[in-house]
Amino acid sequence: MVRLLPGLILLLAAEASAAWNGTCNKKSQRKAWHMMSVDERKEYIDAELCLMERPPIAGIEGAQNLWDELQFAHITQSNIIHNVGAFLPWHRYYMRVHEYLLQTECGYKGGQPYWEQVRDVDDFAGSVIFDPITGFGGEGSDCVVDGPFTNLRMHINGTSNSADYCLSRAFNATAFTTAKQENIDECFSLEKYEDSYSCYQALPHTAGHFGVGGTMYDPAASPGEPLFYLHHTNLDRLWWEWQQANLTFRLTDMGGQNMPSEEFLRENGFPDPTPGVVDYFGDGGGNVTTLNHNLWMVGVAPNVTVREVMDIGGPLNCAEYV
Ligand SMILES: *[C@@H]1O[C@H](CO)[C@@H](O)[C@H](O)[C@H]1NC(C)=O
Ligand SMILES: *[C@@H]1O[C@H](CO)[C@@H](O)[C@H](O)[C@H]1NC(C)=O
Ligand SMILES: *[C@@H]1O[C@H](CO)[C@@H](O)[C@H](O)[C@H]1NC(C)=O
Ligand SMILES: *[C@@H]1O[C@H](CO)[C@@H](O)[C@H](O)[C@H]1NC(C)=O
Ligand SMILES: *[C@@H]1O[C@H](CO)[C@@H](O)[C@H](O)[C@H]1NC(C)=O
Ligand SMILES: *[C@@H]1O[C@H](CO)[C@@H](O)[C@H](O)[C@H]1NC(C)=O
Ligand SMILES: [Cu+2]
Repeated sequence: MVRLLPGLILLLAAEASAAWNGTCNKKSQRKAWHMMSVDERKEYIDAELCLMERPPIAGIEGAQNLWDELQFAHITQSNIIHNVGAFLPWHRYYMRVHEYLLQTECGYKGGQPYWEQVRDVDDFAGSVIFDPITGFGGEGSDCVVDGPFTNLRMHINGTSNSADYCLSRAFNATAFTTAKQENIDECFSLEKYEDSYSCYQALPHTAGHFGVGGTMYDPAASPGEPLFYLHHTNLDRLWWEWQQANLTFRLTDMGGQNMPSEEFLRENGFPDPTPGVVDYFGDGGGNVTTLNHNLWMVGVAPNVTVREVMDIGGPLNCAEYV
């Protein structure tokens, strides 16, 4: 946590776009990738490449850079942040931390872009997002063969802290069709958080993971794929749209189970959560996620509560979707 201070100082000095948990004067503008100029896209990709070269800050075993550490936060908690109420809040905070690191470690001035996937349902492989010059590059079931991330290597996976693998992708346009508008509408129409989150998780969420395939298909290591952040920021935007439809209630509407079902754990090859992990959740030991639930980032960023991330325009996120 102390390690965050140099970043904070840098932030104040550079007057980057958003403060960390202070007065939110200037919100980060989160734009759709499809709507960004070629220059804006380049600024984002360059910042991402920079982050992959930054030294570790949290002392994670096996991590060779900050990218590995950020990915580890997801890997090590994959069995307690999916199929649970904290699914959307945890990933919202994860998007904020990634955006903040781009801004403070790499001088990025923009907000975290999102991948508006509904635009690509009819022509998945033809998406501008896979452009090798202005985008993230295309497929490669062994290693991606074009674009800016052909040399990306990761060093931690779901079972080892001394792995060494490249970014891979294996498109499945059929699986991507669950990103369609009808599915978004269905999730949007659900009244309670615990119903809507599991709908968003099962439908638009799986589209990005199963559609891109490869590293993105790995339920633990998927944040090694740079597209993960645009995908989950889009999901976060969908949640925010749902919240905005009844903001008075939905700024504080939390719920859902704290522990995934046995079936979900087996399906994804996740280990059983360690006994006693609920004691750290902060919900009072039960199996229901509350606003007091603790969100952990393995020391890359401070712990926060679900309550602190509920408002996308609040001091911690200080962002808006445009
Ligand atoms: C992780 O990497 C190790 C070492 O390369 C490998 O043996 C193992 O199969 C990998 N695990 C996963 C889940 O990919
Ligand atoms: C692609 O996705 C569809 C729908 O989810 C699935 O039935 C099919 O097996 C997948 N294809 C491959 C090659 O994995
Ligand atoms: C907002 O949600 C509450 C609680 O579910 C409900 O009672 C209320 O009618 C909703 N308001 C609108 C405008 O939908
Ligand atoms: C928590 O609730 C879910 C859904 O009812 C259930 O599948 C899971 O087994 C429960 N876990 C615990 C530890 O009670
Ligand atoms: C942050 O959360 C983790 C996981 O729940 C916990 O182990 C750690 O002690 C917490 N750190 C602080 C400073 O509260
Ligand atoms: C953010 O600020 C609030 C209000 O001062 C404080 O309660 C909270 O602990 C802070 N959170 C973080 C992550 O710094
Ligand atoms: Cu995830």
